Amino acid sequence: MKTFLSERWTVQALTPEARQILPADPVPATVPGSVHTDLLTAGLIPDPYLADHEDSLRWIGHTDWKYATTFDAEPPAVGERVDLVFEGLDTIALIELNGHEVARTVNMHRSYRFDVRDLLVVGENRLVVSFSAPIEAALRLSAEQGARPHVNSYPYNAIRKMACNYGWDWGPELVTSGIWKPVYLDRWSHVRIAGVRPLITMRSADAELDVHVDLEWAGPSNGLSAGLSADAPVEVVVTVAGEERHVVVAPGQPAAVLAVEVAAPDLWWPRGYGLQPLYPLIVCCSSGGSEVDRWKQEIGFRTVALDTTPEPDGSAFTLVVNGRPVFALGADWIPDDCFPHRIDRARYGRRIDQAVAAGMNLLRVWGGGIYESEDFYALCDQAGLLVWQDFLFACAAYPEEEPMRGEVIAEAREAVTRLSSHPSLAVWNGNNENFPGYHDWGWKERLGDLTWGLGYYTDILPAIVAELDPTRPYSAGSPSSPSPDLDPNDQHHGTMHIWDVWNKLDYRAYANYVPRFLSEFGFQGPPTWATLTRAIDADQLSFDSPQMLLHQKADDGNAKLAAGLADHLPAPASFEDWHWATSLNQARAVQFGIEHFRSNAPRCAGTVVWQLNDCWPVTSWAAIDGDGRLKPLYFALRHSYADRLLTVQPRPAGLSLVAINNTDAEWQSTALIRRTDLGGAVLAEQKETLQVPARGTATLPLENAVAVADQIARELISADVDDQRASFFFAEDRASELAVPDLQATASAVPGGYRVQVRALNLVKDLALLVDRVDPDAEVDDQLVTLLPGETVVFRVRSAVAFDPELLLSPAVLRSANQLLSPRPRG
Ligand code: BMA
Repeated sequence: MKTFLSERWTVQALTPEARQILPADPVPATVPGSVHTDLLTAGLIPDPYLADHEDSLRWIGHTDWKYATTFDAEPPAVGERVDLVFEGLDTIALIELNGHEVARTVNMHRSYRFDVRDLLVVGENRLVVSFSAPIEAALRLSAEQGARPHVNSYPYNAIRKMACNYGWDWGPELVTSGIWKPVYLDRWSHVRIAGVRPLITMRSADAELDVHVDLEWAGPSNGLSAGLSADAPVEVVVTVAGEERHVVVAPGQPAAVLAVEVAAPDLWWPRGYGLQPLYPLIVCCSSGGSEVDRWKQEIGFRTVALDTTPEPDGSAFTLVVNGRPVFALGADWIPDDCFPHRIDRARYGRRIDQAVAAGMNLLRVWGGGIYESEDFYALCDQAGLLVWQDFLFACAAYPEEEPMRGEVIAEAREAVTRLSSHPSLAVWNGNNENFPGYHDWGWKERLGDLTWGLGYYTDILPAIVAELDPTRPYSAGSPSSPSPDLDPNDQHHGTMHIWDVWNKLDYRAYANYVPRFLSEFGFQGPPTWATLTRAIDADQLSFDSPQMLLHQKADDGNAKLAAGLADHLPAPASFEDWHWATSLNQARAVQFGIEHFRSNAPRCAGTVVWQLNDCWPVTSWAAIDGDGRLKPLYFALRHSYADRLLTVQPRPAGLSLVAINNTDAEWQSTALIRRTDLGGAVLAEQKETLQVPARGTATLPLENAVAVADQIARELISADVDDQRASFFFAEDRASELAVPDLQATASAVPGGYRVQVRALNLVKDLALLVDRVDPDAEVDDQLVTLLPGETVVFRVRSAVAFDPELLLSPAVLRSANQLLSPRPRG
């Protein structure tokens, strides 16, 4: 029986400097929680996400903290174990119960269970958890283990704590402490189910399920409790899909494996490939006819593999589910909040729904964050989102000696066991960017004889996966190549990260690469206006104000934003134009990349965009900002992740229309491809039958009359097939003759929100309705729509607020690329 200890907690600073800032008395605390959120709730600090508060709150990470509570407890019954369970402690903690040391822990990524039978007292018990200042702890551990390269002000690689909590190139330095997951007393007798690994192998249509059940025994009986003896055998019963298996387990035996054959189960598929049937799996332990413990989760029947077959030019890297190759339409996932205890099931649900609505089928949980909660993986199971899970190593060299070695092994074993039941979990991956770090960022030279983590990625972690969950593929690193002789970021092999584009090159340089599997690439843009103006004071709304710079963490980020814009749009005339132009450019950059990469399937077998989400209000690579609002990039992702996509691509024979069909039905239709001028006059036309195989592409070379412009500044190609359109402009906007938008727009209130109808009288490019500027909680159903002269679009706005619909038509809300060009007469 679990008794959650979530009441009567207090927190107190132990460091003298902090005691001068805070009141002398302890402050009420929330568990699960964190110091920052406790101080915020107590009104002792401002919101760390707003203005420049990050700067004034750095002392929190330099402070030792003490959490304390009291609780009443019954004495343990005869033969009963009473365990104190911490699902997560952040991070270097000393645990004391009634004045006795229970344990010292050093790893945020593990859970802990202690037998405290002998420490409990009848009546009031006092539990104290003291945390060492996390910045000093990292510095001390780094000095003890040997300083190694990393990408932060602090050596996060010396401590097993969420790396990005020390700040990242999108994350604030809010180095927190706290009991970040539930804590409870667990009273149990006889035996306990400590873990279940349901491992599935398919034999043609039938499943062989090996249910590995780890058991913990209360210990030799020193008496009898309710007729149960701790040294009596137990019966373990597994039930799934109408099948039942039993085994009798002798006392003290630490594990049992029950093999269940399930005839022709309905298969679980990633979304877009089929349904996601889930089957409850129940494991029950009983003795003498009474149930002792029970475990229940939903599982899904499917296989997953990585096809890495060598080819004449490189080697494949393709996810294969149930024998079918799957093109990964994905995004990288970071912790959705710097204080992850605030991410509840509903918030995970919103984010996952957003990923699904954008057409994604994969999320990559990045190694600088955390193993996410059960809710995350369960929702991905339901939604059909594959999960690529990094082990928690990112952009740094890690010591391979004790004590870290033991911590890494323990945390990895726990994570692999815990997540093994989730059909969504598709790949375990060793690390984020540590191979390029070692090979290309100068670590090799700096490290000398120090270890850097290689043994984890090539030996320890794959061995743990092979032992505990051989049904999942393992990849050594993101990026990595199959042989140490190759560049880990080689585009012909394995996974690749493309970062030179954002850092140094124009986004058209994405076309220089055809990676096998792109697990990171991205382009920055600011958060939505509502999020930005919630976080930044009104007098700081300029792109290089101190507050804006604090909310832009990328190395030279603003200069890269400006450089990224330069080839496409003129320098923005105002802050508001800067905001719109950089948002638009971010969207276009990523869409340009995705269309190019998808048009190169199946050689390229996945695009995982850096990054889906943010953890606070910041200018970043995210598609969904720190307040959960959709940036223009989100809509560009949705367009470019469509099941059926049209794109005009350069091919050796000239411009071609590439049609990509990511469905199981052949796409047969007629393509109408036109070269027109900006006024809508058709200059050339090509009509062709289009036949795109299921899960395939078709390439139609364009006739010269269509493919070659007479006047590039005033012409474009539009290709229409069914409801899909590709627009291809011969000139960049800055060099085009796009005119001031000429719109006939009407807005009206409708049930649940507003309807905005826009008719373009001239060519309007990338029309967007930035509804958050009117109602921060409003959402629009589409953005970035290009209209030819005479065409109409209807936007549907979801909003619970009553306002004058005309507000939606103001030029700051109804945006287009045309507005960013120096005024040219209406065409
Ligand atoms: C890669 C990621 C992150 C980083 C991103 C943007 O390095 O793995 O570490 O935030 O690029 O720079």
